[in-house]
Amino acid sequence: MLKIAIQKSGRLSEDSLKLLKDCGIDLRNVKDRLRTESDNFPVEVFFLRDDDIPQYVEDGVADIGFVGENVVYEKKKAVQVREKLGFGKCRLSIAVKKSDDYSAVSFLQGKKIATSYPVLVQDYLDKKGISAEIHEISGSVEIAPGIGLADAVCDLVSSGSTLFMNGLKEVENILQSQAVLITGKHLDKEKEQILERLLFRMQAVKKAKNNKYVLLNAPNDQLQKIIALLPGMKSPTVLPLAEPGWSSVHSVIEENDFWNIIEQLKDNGAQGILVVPIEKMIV
Ligand code: PRT
Ligand code: ZN
Repeated sequence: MLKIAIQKSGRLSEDSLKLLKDCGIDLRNVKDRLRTESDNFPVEVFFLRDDDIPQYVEDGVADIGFVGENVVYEKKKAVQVREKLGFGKCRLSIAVKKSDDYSAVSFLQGKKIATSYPVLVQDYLDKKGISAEIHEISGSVEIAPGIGLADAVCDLVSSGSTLFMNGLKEVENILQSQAVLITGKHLDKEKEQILERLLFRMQAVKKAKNNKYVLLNAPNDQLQKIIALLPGMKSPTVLPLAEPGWSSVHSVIEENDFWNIIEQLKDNGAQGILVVPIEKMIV
């Protein structure tokens, strides 16, 4: 049995549960959010506060955890990042008042910085050779400059609207973060094997998300050019259409190249282009 720690309630909870579900793992009594098991995969899931997850994994109370990189690096526990999970993306940034004349990090010399991430902020300041006073606060960091508690803040940012609404501007980026899978120092053979199976499934889910299945009709005289645009997993599938002189072409393309390739396909005479999501992809 592999013990997994995930966030009980917060920004990572739903995505963590969805990832397990997408991996085909059914969980009992998810609503209770305490502890649960699966009937079809050897895992046990603990629901915890995100800040506590690295400690539980270090202690071996949980074998693996899903948690933000920001928490992992702040807590500095003996855990390893095994896989990036692709959700919970944000950045840890320093922000100052919009009206401040900020041109370089030296602005922060001797200033007060409010943050929930004192370790990461101190590391950053040391690296830059700046000495500043760090005020650790656990929430609503963004109001600190407005009430005269600090000159600057260091907090997580995703859209930037919280900073904007509090009259702040982002000036230094300390860390890019997303949810990751962490493991403790040592897993026994049985647990390591379960983890390998889980990682295999996660990679299939992630690959599927980054790729689309494309079906299109192509005039036979343009077929070579169209095939050249579509690499496919091995090579595209080509089937004759009932209408003479036309073929149906099936392939897989990456999300990043998507619009670029679709435009070129159209320019080369492709018609009736269908784009279908892929549920799982094993290469
Ligand atoms: O109760 P528990 O301790 O488990 O939860 P929590 O309140 O400490 O954490 P939670 O649920 O807020 O966040 C969990 C994790 O989500 C964080 O550790 C990050 O890894 C990740 N994450 C991703 C974020 C954000 N995006 C985010 N935008 N965590 C917090 N924020 C906050 C930020 O602190 C600020 O208040 O959202 C605000 C900024 O958002 P924008 O969109 O206005 O820029
Ligand atoms: Zn927390």
